[in-house]
Amino acid sequence: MKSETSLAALASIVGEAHVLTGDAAAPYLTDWRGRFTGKALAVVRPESTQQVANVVRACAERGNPVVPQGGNTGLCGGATPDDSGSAVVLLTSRLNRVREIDTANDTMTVEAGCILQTVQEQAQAAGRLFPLSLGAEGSCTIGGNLATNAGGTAVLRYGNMRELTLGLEVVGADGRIWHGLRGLRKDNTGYDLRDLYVGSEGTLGIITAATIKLFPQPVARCTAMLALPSVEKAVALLSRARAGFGAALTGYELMAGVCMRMVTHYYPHLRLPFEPGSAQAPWFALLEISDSESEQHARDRFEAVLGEAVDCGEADDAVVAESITQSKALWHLRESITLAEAESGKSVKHDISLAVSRIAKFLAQADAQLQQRFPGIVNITFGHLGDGNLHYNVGTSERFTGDDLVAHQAVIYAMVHDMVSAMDGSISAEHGVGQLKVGELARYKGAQEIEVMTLLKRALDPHCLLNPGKVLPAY
Ligand code: FAD
Ligand code: 2HG
Ligand code: ZN
Repeated sequence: MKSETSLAALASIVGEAHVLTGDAAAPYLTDWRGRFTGKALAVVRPESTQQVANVVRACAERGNPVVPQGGNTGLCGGATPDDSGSAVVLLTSRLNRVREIDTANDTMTVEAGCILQTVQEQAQAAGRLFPLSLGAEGSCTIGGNLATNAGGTAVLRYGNMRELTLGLEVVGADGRIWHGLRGLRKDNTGYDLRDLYVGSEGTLGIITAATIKLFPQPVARCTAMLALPSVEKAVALLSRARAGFGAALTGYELMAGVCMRMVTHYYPHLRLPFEPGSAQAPWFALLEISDSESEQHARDRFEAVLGEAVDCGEADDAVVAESITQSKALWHLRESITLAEAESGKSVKHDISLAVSRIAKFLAQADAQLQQRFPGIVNITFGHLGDGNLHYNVGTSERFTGDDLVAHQAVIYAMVHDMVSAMDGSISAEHGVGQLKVGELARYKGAQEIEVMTLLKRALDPHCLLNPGKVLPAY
């Protein structure tokens, strides 16, 4: 079938202005990190679920794969097509309506292309909280969050995207629409399709809308950054914070000193709020609590627990934000690590999770083994300690250059992931598999799990037209 025929079919569904080719399509063919670039027959922008269904059907009839793309902020190349040039990239940007906010049910029904930050703002305007929060929230979409089962900085209290989702609307590989937009907190009517689609990275269906959970707005929030002497103390402080704050603890982030110094080096207008001694600490933690009583109640609790932590040597220093502006500045330091890491040159990312009790042992072992094998390699370790999820990234120095990193990337992956696997951890905690980790998944997941996943994929997408080569090898 000639490509012109496919283009004409697509144009008749979404309108010619929404079928992008050539230079207009180029921005959508490279991933956020610039690691993967593909080719596509076209990039299309449907504006309704019915148009998505019609695009998928037209592609299925002509054998064109469909690669869904939201904000293109994914870190595993999941939204980038291969280089065959036969795929159609389906942009969800025009599926951007908030269909309903039901405050009595504490739910909101939004289309897949809604930007996460817009959803948070709309929830707030209705007097509610939608708690998913991540550095890319200004550009990532709800569809991308669902497809990757995104995590972020509030999982500790509210769970990841799967736990925040009650219902879905999905277009399957044959173009049929599954109307599963239920706002039910209990529904045991057989296998849970919703949970199958969440986290499937566009390989089983195209999510067009979701019904998500809302929560009460906290009355007060307190944020603090602490300078810590070691990871062991960070873990001890986490236990103290859990016991002291209970469900009020909404965030506990850990950052190596290297990360914070990288941020202030590349963004000199950002400052670490510590005296020079503490600013050189090996580790920092960012804690946040949300209180349902009052500002004073939150502050009293916060200062009591953090004071104990400093008194018993779990923290060397603590800075409590005095205002929302200061709180945002602390979060900005944390959220800038990914950008500073990108400025610093090449890096290898490991998005791992472990039982919190094993984190310190893992870091001691992994740091030592990597340094011994690759002297000069730089650890850029940070992440969501409260969830046992670390971004155990590694970067370069004068002694271990970008070329060294590229040459040894496979060995570095294997060393780190072998250690994670030996400690019963996961090699992809929140970013997904995409095309980056297809080989790694096959290596660590186990034959039985891969077999069941392959059976599911073949059942739902027999011709491998939905995001082929992502999560599992293409067939
Ligand atoms: P895209 O990148 O467009 O797509 C991601 C995957 O989802 C692809 O496989 C794509 O095919 C699929 N997809 C997209 N839309 C749909 C749809 N409607 N239906 C089916 N499949 C679809 N992630 C975290 O979990 N936690 C973090 O803290 C975090 N912080 C980040 C910070 C920065 C600075 C950056 C750049 C990224 C960060 N990420 C984080 C990763 C990324 O933002 C998330 O994975 C996000 O959920 C991706 O959303 P997106 O709309 O950009 O998806
Ligand atoms: C974060 O927690 C994101 O900031 C990005 O998940 C992690 O850059 C990374 O490796
Ligand atoms: Zn993260």
